Amino acid sequence: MPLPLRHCFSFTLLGLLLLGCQDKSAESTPATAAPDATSAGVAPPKVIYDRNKFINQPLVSHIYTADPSAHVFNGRLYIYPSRDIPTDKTPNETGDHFDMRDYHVLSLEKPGDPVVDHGVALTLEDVPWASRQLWAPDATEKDGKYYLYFPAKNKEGIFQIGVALSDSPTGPFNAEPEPIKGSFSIDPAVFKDDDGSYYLYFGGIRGGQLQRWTTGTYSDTDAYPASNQPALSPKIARLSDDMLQFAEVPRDVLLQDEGGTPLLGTDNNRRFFEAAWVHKYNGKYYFSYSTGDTHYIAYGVGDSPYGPFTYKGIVLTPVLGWTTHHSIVEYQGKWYLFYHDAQLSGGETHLRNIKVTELVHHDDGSIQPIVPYSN
Ligand code: FUB
Repeated sequence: MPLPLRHCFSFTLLGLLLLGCQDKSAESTPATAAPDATSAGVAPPKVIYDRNKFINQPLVSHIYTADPSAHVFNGRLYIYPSRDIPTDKTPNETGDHFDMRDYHVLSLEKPGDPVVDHGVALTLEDVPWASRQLWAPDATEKDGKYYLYFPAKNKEGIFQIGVALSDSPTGPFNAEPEPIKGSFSIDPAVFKDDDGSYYLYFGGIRGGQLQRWTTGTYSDTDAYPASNQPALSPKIARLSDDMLQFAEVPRDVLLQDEGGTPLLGTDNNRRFFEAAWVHKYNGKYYFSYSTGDTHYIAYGVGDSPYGPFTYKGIVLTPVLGWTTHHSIVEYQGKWYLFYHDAQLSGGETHLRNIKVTELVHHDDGSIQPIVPYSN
């Protein structure tokens, strides 16, 4: 997780589009008001982007939201996002400026309809083992109970993954007193397979600390693969019947090219960085993820929830802001991509807003790449 090295991309086409947004700002449509900024005593956004340049608008603007995990429960769409907040933490490589302290659950009847904010579902103070940084969560349902999976730093500053329970998809959620045994790193994503098994995917490099677990135990030192070595892998573990623990030791999720060769650590345009998500389409498992410093949502396809997944291409080209994080869900016969950018804050990487757009699978199973800007 990232230094906000840039608020505008250097990629030629997208860079031009965004610079276009910036240049036009003074003369055209005002941006939506940024939430929290005044009340928190934070300076207003430095750059106002032309909202017409974005193909979608923020789903909510009264709070900052990011990392949207969307699910359908009881015929309604629920979103489990991170809630970004202004902070005085200096941006750094370990992501201290992503200083989130609680979660809100959002829901909507269908894309385009008003979004309901169900209020605070879980706060840092209610998680006995956690010290800071409630990053990207996910949720699922089993036998009428709802389970919220979330990462946070423990008292030693090491990311682990916790679970919290509720009788309602909107919470409030009660956190288990300890994190999941054997859990580490960030960005849990839970997938329910057709046979009723539940799997937790997780992991993120840099600020997500995956590079500190290469020996199986935590090390204070980063260990990235050498240039000719396979990339660091995201992890998967089947969940126990009670949904509160791993039923197995987490395994590597292999991402490979069409020839079956593992993607290399230096293959920054294709290798995994963070934000794992799995959906199933026509019997195939689609593993999608952020490439981090190259800012793509990419995907691979496989025949098992464990992979391997063969790289297929791009789901979403870079958005405004350093991070990119998404979910993919089917609802009422259509597929949707939930994602975030930093439009509301004028490009502040840690002050993001969630969006939704339709996602199309072609007849051959490939996904139509989404470009989040109009030209
Ligand atoms: O929101 C904090 C972190 O930023 C998430 O855990 C990452 O996936 C990135 O979106």
